[in-house]
Amino acid sequence: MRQRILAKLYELKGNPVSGNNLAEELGISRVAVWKHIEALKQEGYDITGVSGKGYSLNDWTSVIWPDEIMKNLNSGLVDRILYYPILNSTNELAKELLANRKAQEGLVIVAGKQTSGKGRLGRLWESPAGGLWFSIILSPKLPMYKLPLLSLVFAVAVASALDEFLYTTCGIKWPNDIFVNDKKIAGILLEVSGQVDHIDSVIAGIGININISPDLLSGDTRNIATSLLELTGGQIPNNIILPVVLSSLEKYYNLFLISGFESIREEFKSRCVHLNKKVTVQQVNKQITGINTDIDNQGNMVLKVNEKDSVCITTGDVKII
Ligand code: BT5
Repeated sequence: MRQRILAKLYELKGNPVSGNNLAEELGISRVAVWKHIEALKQEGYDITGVSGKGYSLNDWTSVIWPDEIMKNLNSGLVDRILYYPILNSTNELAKELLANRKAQEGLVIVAGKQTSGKGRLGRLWESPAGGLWFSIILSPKLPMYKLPLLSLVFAVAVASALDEFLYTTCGIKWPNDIFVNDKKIAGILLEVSGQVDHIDSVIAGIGININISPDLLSGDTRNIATSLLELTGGQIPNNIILPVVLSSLEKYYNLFLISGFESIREEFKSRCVHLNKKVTVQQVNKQITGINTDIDNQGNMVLKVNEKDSVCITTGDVKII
């Protein structure tokens, strides 16, 4: 019954419905409606009840319907989708389930909002309601040294999926930040467990700013972030966007496993926002400046540091000068 109430509120796209109408339509009492609504709120759904108007689901664009997506996805990779209106971090839950042997390849975990969303190197990823925050568990048969390439592959996959909803093309800042008009719309965090010679599991955490106004983000982040809502002016539910992103991830992931990074490298380079530009790369204890002349077949950034010398960069944060 709770799911039917949720579906009814979802259909109304944030508009209110009275308790009476819900009760009549579902054949239950008004008190029962009230109890189910309270339980949904406890689960984390943002439902308001205004006397004289009724109940409305404010975060309806975040809600996804796993059964419906699975039915239409026709995927050889995605095995199960779990949706939680609120979580600390989808990557953390994926880790916990893996540790308890309750998860396997193809599990997708989606959160309506995250209270402790994580970026790389312990940075915070702001995850209010309206964004698409999810993780997928993968077990690629790859040696550990090839893992960094997956970041680049997923960046291309996410960029290509988002292009379908934009009037422009998404750029990529090496290794895996997705940019539109010099602002970040999405980020990817890969976490891995395994040995030197093989990977057990990869948790690919993907965060995309969909239906959020950058004003909702904190001061520093607000100025460097953008969202689909800001770029298009329209609200597209996550239930429509997620399958497009998952299909794209599957397409590029398979291409990479079968044909290697070489088959994706040119697309990465064509999207790379700093190729042939002067950049600085901030590493843990040093900063390197040069012209980014190439992205090589190992996924490294090639930096020409003077007339004669080039260096290969394997990690770091890039800034265009
Ligand atoms: C990333 O880190 O870009 C990886 C983000 C991955 C988030 C997903 S959401 C689902 C899954 N579960 C998680 O807990 N995480 C993953 P990094 O390159 O380190 O970028 C972090 C930096 O981006 C921060 O220091 C801010 O400057 C900026 N930032 C934070 N929140 C942002 C947002 N919503 N939009 C744009 N920029 C943001």
